[in-house]
Amino acid sequence: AESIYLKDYKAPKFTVKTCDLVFELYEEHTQVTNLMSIERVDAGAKDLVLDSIDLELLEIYLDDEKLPEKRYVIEDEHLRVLDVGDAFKLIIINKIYPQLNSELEGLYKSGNIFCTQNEPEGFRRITPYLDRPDVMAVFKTTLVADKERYPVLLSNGNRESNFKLDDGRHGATWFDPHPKPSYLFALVAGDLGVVQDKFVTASGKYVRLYIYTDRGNESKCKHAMKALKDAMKWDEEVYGREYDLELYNIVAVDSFNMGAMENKGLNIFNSAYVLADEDSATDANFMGIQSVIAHEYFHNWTGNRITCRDWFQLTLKEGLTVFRDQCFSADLNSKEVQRIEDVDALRERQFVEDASPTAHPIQPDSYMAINNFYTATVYEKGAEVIRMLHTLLGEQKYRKAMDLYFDAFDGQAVRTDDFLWAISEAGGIDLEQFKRWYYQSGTPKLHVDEKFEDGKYSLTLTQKVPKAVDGSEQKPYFFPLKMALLDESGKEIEAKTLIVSKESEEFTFKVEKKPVLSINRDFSAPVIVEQSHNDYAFLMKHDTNSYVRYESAQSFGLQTIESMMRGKPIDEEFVNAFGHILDEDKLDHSFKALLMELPSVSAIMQRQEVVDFELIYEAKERLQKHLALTFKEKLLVIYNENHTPDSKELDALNIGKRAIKNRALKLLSALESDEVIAIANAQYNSSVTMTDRIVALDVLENISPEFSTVALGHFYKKYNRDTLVMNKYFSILAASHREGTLDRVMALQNDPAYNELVPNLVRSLIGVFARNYKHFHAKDGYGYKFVADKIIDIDKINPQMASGLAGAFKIYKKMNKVNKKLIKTELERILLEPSLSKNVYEIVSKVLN
Ligand code: B3K
Ligand code: ZN
Repeated sequence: AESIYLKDYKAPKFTVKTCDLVFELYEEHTQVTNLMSIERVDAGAKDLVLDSIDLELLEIYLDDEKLPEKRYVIEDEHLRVLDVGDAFKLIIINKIYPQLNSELEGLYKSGNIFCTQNEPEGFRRITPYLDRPDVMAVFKTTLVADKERYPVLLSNGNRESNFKLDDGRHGATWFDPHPKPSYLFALVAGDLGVVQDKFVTASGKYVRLYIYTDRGNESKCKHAMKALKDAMKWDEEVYGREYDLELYNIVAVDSFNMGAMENKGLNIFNSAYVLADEDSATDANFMGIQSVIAHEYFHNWTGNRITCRDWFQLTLKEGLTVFRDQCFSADLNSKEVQRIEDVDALRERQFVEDASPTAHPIQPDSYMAINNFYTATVYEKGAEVIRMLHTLLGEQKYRKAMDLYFDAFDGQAVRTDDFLWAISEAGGIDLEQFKRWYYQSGTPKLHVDEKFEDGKYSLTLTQKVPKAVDGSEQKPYFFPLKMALLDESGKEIEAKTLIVSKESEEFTFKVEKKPVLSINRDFSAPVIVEQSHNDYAFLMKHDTNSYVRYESAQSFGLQTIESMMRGKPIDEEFVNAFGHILDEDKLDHSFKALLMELPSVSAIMQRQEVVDFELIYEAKERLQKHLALTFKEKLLVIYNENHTPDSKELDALNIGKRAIKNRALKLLSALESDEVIAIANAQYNSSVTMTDRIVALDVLENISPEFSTVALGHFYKKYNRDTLVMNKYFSILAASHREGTLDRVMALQNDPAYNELVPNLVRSLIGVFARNYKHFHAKDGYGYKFVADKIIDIDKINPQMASGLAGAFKIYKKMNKVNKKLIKTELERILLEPSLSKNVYEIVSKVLN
């Protein structure tokens, strides 16, 4: 496979002004008629080269004349039309086979629904086109299909007309007045149920809102609809951005490679991010829906109105839109909990990526398969970079800068540099050094040294910037560092945002007594803080910054587990601090539940030079058991006070109660006692929410084979027709720490509810297993072998899914000798596959390197 480089970018030689499409949808194939008006942009260009993959060409007309075969060449992934004029009309008629499309890119079928996924390069699998984001055209789309099977026909923009044909077929024409790149094109045809609502914009425009789903699921769309209206309002209030079409359509489909897609006026969603009710969805599912609905809506301005010049600029729209959806969720729910969860998610996935040979800057400079670059780095680290800009400018200037960005670039395909120009211009700030965040990779460490002498407190900050993947040196970053100095009661003596820009620098403060340092408050910069001295026990009790409180609890937990791993006894100071948290009853429940969380296995693993999972989980389990024993009574009180099995309200109080009592239950489960089994069993049987049931099942599965068989059997019987719930069922079994998990996972592939063609199911069975550190990394090597086999199988069906699974091997380089050797064998075996996709090849070859 070949790499594509940002430095080789060339402006398009031709552009498409308008694109009129007619889709004739049949059961065996679809015929596409594509009429484009095209103009030459580069006077030196002679041939028109269109992107085209797996298309069966039928006819081509140039300015209404049928084009003879000698006037065009069909190349590997292109259609070359020889010697064209300055402005012309081109009609291409071609055939595709959506029913056979298991890659889920381009036009495909999800169950009985025709749908599309074109970002980044799916459109070239529908019809020959200049399939790149800097070519923007006005689209008109006509769909024709059997009326009974496909009563609903949708595309981008506004509906222009409907028509009936003889032989039971009908059609609809849609027109989208906003010029857009082909990746935002979408169509849907199916027999769908619909939920309707409306929104009146700030300037009084009336927008009709529709959510389409498989019939029977209409009642599960309420939460998504509410989230959509909340997002529309929020974007008006916070960014001054209104919606710009007469209607907004969302369609939920079961087979989808990722979460959702922001196609102009016609978002297509993985049904997991639309459908929910209390009986079938967890609190986390409800939150996920709110954030993804908002994310796709926010793309209308940051992504669609202003799009990317090329795919290297992906973070222009993704980092910014993730930042926007994080702020939205923080405003609607709890700011402190949202921030902690976002940081946690970043560290669990992005930090691991950044420490691996697949590390890349948020703006990569090369790729083999662009689909491999929809990463935690481009998205979540990208959002952190925008957040730093927001911190540097402050709310008001940031808003001015965003206004300038929208004013200057609306309707254009631009670069991250253009965005930074607007920030720098309106923010009055020089961003030359800051830009390193865009083209350097890896997570910088910030070493902190403190000194207190004669009323002077000095802080020496040293940046340790890792080398790039190719071994080249990288330079120090520019970032805002929020900090405070606290007195012995936890009161802030001084709170500041330092600007850090040098490799090493000193900051001094005048104070009377030696203060306690609270650093990187709110996680103001995505760095790893290393302190030669720390006050974790104090900070986890007293810090006024909720993020640093949480972070100190985590760091103290890490330190405790690590010393246990070195053979030391359990640090009773940590145990005391933990007890202190349990006793605090003024804390918000959700926040307290986070404070009660021990560091994840992945967090511990990231700090090891050489990773050995067995040592980690042995120590962690031992600590957990010790805490459960020590605080059994307190934990039971917390459980009982907050366990209200009949309530299913989704307000902060009830979500918080569920969070904290389930945290208590999980901790208690380390006791593996009959008492805890009975509690979990009763919770499974009596609770009315999926949140409670899932936690109970998970606890039973891990400590009581006997009870879990009964409960899971009951669960299966009740929900086996609901595929979204079955995802949870497969996940619990695949994540199980019990013996025999691999055998059960293998067998579950034959379960009638499982289907290898549906990405959600593959992710919940195979994907979850590949993150089960106990069984995936088992020293007999069978876990690795199984996942490698699946990567090879699934690559033939859906390369994007396969390369996603291959991500589980990203920690290869850091593994201990034994595991490393086992992984190596499997990865080399994958590389020997004759028709391996470039998606899997890119990940596996980089990991091995
Ligand atoms: N823009 C899409 C992601 C497309 C991924 C293609 N493999 C969804 C989103 O980020 O909102
Ligand atoms: Zn996005």
